[in-house]
Amino acid sequence: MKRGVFWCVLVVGIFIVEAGLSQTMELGEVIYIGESFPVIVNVEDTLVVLNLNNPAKVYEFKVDKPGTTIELCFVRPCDHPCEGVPTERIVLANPGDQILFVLKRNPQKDEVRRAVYRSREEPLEVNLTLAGKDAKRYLCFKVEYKPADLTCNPDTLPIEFFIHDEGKLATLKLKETGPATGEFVGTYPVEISYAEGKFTVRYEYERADSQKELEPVVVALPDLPKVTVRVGGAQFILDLVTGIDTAVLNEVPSEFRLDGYCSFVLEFIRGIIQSHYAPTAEVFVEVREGKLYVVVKDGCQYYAGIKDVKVLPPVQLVIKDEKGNVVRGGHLDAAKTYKIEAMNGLADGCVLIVELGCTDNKCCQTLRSAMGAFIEWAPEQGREGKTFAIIYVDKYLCNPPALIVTVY
Ligand SMILES: [Ca+2]
Repeated sequence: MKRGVFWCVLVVGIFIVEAGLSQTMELGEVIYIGESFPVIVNVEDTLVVLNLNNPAKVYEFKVDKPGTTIELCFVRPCDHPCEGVPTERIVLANPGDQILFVLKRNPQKDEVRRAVYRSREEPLEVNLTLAGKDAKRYLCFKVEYKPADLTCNPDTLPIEFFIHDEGKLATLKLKETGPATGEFVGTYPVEISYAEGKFTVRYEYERADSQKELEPVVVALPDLPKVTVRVGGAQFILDLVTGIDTAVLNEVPSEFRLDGYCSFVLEFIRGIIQSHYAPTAEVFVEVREGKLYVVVKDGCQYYAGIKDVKVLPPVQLVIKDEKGNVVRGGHLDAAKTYKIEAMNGLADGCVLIVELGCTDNKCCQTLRSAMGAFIEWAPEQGREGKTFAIIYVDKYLCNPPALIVTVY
């Protein structure tokens, strides 16, 4: 036969087979467990369905009228039958089985085989939490992955993961939570601690020479330790430590004083953060190199974040006389003019002179006030023997103690 004629015959042959198939039976390419699988039979005959991996039972469906759709449902004994499919059309099958479809009158013609799959490849759901008690911690993995639910027993699902460093790969077999849930869980021991701006994580991983190793992984903020999980050909990056919401960090003022008499400010900031977590959560705050480090430990779970802050120098109030000499001792002369300066005070601050005690039934009156970091004051005649508080205040969380002076 000439080559051209040969190809022509072959192509026509394929066309006839395809055309014959579409004339007698129409069916999908893949069978999924628990999903209805319609077969359209276009001739008057009997459809025979046989599971080649379990040929003990032969399923037959009589077709009286060409164009009849026979809705089938393939399930394992542990699966729910498909909704709306009558019991006699339920065919037992396992993932990986081969199903044969033939017509009874002419079984050799138009024989079709289809493979059974557990499910459509759906996106995996991977969850990670930390659990444990006291010093013991466990990574708790939960993976939704139906294709790995192959049998009517709890199946296993191998995963591998690493924390921050791909060279520190660990493996784990997750176990299905029931006979046919498609949900797999497993735990892996881990140690996690925080100190001085760094998280230290220890877990056992496989070295290239197959030795187990526990060399710690150290992750410095603002980076947070993350767990990269590989499962079913996909990769997921999950938080081991959760970042603190920016909105929470924004509640903390970005400029404040800390030194000297201001040590309570960190406690104040800790309170702001604490209000967003359980009362039992431990909150650590510290300022390192112009950044506020916040770490929260709530049960087993860690949260962490960094905020840029400016630590302002402490303010000190001083009183100077007309010659610019610092006045000490707290006694001012009613006849002189003084300049009261808030050293390191700011333009948006406020200096106040408050008269202590009561005069003419008015108590604790503000005698004078000025925006900024200084005020000039000539104690008025008639104020002799009175005591005054000189105060500097601004919004930067910590202000100096008041100066108390007596005019004579
Ligand atoms: Ca299973």
